[in-house]
Amino acid sequence: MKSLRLGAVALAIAVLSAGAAFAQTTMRISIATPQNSHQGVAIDTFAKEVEKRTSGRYKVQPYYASSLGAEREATEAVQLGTQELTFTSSGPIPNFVPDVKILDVPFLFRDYAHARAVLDGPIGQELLQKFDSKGLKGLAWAENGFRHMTNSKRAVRTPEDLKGLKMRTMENPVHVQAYKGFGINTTPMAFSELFAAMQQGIVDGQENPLSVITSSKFDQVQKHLTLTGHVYSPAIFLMNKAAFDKLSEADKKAFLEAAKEGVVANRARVDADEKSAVADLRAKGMQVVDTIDKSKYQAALAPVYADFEKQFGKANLDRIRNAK
Ligand code: EAX
Repeated sequence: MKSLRLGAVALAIAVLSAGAAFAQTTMRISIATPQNSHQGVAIDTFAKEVEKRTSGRYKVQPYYASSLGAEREATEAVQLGTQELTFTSSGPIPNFVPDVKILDVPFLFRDYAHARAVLDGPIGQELLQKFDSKGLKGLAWAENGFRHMTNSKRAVRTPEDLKGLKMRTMENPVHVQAYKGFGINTTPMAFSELFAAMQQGIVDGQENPLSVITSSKFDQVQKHLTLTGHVYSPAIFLMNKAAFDKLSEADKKAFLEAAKEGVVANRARVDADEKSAVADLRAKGMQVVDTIDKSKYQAALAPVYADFEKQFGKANLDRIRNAK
């Protein structure tokens, strides 16, 4: 009889400990672009790395193509804690962390190497700290890419060709101010509404990195592309601050390292897209103006730049411009 009781106790312990071993917390992460994109590969890599590095204690469920809401809504949900994570462009971020606006200033970054060095260096890391007091944990800076202009009306060869075009912009005050400086008729709009707005002619055009233009198939609703590269668009892995703070020290490290792995995959896909996208888009019928005189676009923005120097401080802008 006694051995029976002992056997039952041993079985109960085995079942309970097995149950404990499989206690798994599922978190959600969202992006604006489709899974087959620079953002999709970022969060898929992140999800795989979190599960591996926490030995399955945490599972991250990815949601693509704005399926959990547009970037601003997703960031609000992460701030409130109704969603644990998101990966977003810096577009809507000034509404949550105003200090980040400086990164959206046109023609601030020389090239990808410069932008990545700034974001991974002291300036970028200082800005990540600014998220903490807003209920958000910036796990790592990632990348959306250098933005280019598309429209369905006419080829854009000089800044004058932009005048009067009705262009969708991100819900970002720096972008709106800059594009008005080009004489563009600006329509701030969530990315999730953009394809339909172009299809219905509600807007003539938009601006986005090649990785977004290709993965979202904008060639289907846009005829003209000009490689203006007028602004660098960062992206960021964001987590609800309270959810991050609740993690053990080891799991905090796991999430931070998983985000870094996601950034490596994200930037590699941007590099690949930058090599192949123009030829792909031309093959799909887009007319591409691939050589422009950037100094003309910068000159057109001179009045707006004077205001940006007042807003952000010339020294702060120069610190970014001159970073190696
Ligand atoms: O993050 O809103 C935008 O144009 C963004 O670049 C897009 O959501 C990808």
